[in-house]
Amino acid sequence: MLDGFTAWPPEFADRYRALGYWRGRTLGSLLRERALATPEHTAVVDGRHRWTYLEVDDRADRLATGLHRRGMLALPAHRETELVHLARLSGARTYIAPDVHLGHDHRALARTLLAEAPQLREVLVAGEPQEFTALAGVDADPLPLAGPDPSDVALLLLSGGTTGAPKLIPRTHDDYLYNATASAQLCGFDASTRYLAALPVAHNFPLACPGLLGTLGVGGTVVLTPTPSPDDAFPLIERERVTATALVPPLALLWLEAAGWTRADLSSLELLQVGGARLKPETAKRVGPELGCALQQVFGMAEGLLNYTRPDDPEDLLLETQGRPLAEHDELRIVGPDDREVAPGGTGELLVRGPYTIRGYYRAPEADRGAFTPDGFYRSGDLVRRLPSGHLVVEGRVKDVINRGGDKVPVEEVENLLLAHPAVHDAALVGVPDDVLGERNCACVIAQGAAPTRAELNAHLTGRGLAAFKLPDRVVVLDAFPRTALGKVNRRELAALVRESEHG
Ligand code: OOB
Repeated sequence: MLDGFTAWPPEFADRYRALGYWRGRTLGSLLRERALATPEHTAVVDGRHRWTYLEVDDRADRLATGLHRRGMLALPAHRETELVHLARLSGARTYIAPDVHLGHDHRALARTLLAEAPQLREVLVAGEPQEFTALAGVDADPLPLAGPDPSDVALLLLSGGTTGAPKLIPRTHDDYLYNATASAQLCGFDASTRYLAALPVAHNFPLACPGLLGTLGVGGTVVLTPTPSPDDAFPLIERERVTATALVPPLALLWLEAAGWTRADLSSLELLQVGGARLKPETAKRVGPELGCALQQVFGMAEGLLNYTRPDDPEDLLLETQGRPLAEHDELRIVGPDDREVAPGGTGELLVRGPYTIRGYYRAPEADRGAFTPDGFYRSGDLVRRLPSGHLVVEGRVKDVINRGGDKVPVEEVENLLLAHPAVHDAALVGVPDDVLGERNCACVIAQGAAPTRAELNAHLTGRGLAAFKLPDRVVVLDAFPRTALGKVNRRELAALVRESEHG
């Protein structure tokens, strides 16, 4: 058992087993079963390369035997700041990366990581390894390795992060297998499903909602694309007759625009899932007529809880809500600032407990005290309203995170780095509304001497290894910040000030 992992209390674990949520199987068994059932069926398509179930299963076994230990998961957009933190926190021994991805050399990044995270021993590179080890060469005759315990941690996902740097989310085989397979069932996935993994597969949504794992679990085919842009994705949809995919709202908008002029045949597409940030009803309405497929709204979180609209939901619920919980035994509470439940239909913070929602972050006891109630409910930080049907409408957020088109920007992390700039006396990052992204990053700065420009600040942040999606889209220099009675920066007023300055 991994230390630093908060398991479910025994009475809950017993209950989830008795109710059939946890089946005592590992994620690896998902693949193995399909490899036995349909060995010659195509499991994964990557460029021109097609892998059967037998080949993927065999390669996984050889790699596993060669590796012994798993590495770490990060998003391709993450840079030195995030990765050094994650490498130290996870205690990862191995870092697996591409050689060059979308113009960024990940081997240079690996050098920094090796220097800054002492427990890291090895870097495996997919492609040209330079001084590192080629991933393709990690291969050994499969040994009957002792399988992991299904109640143990299978992988560490990343939190959008509410304070400071991202936190690690321990997901067990039992809970994540349920997450993927129940989602696949809800979405009607089967062996004829061809799922396009358009979003980065280290993210919960394309990984297991139902995503890659859900598709492989029912014997379907996963199609990989280098980027989610219509230029890359549309030809693949046509060539591979893709039936389902998942996008964040800004990408859905981009696809809708591109569908107007594309020559690609998108008629195979049956389902478009959209989630990660609030989808506007105006955009939702266009999906059916303009892309010729069904829309599903997904309101999920790496910490667990998933809400889906159902295929047979009436149109107003499909277009205007973010769905309802996946599991019958997801326990939801919608509470006011006093932590008491609001009246039915009222808006409050969503708290959740259930068979696939974590009870604590990985090695972060301090963060846990704020993020979980004493009786084990996760505080999502999302403000929601529940309709009589059980469907949720996401109304906003109580936590300090900017949702930039699905990318979660941890405000405090960026502010701390801004404060390190010599021309910055004080800094606050606020979200301002944006038609395409939903929200954009605006850095409010009180200067020390000559006011810094956005270019200077962004060069400073990039130099510190911050991911591009966290950089301020706008910088506003002020003499003072509005503050609360307690002296904290009043973010709501600050955001209003910025909005006024945009229109004035
Ligand atoms: C997904 O997961 P995370 O962990 O990157 O972010 C979770 C947060 C939620 O707490 C909420 O604030 C926001 O992202 N969110 C939405 C949303 N879906 C997620 N806000 C409004 N409408 C939605 N449909 O983002 C995620 C995980 C699994 C499936 C889908 C999304």
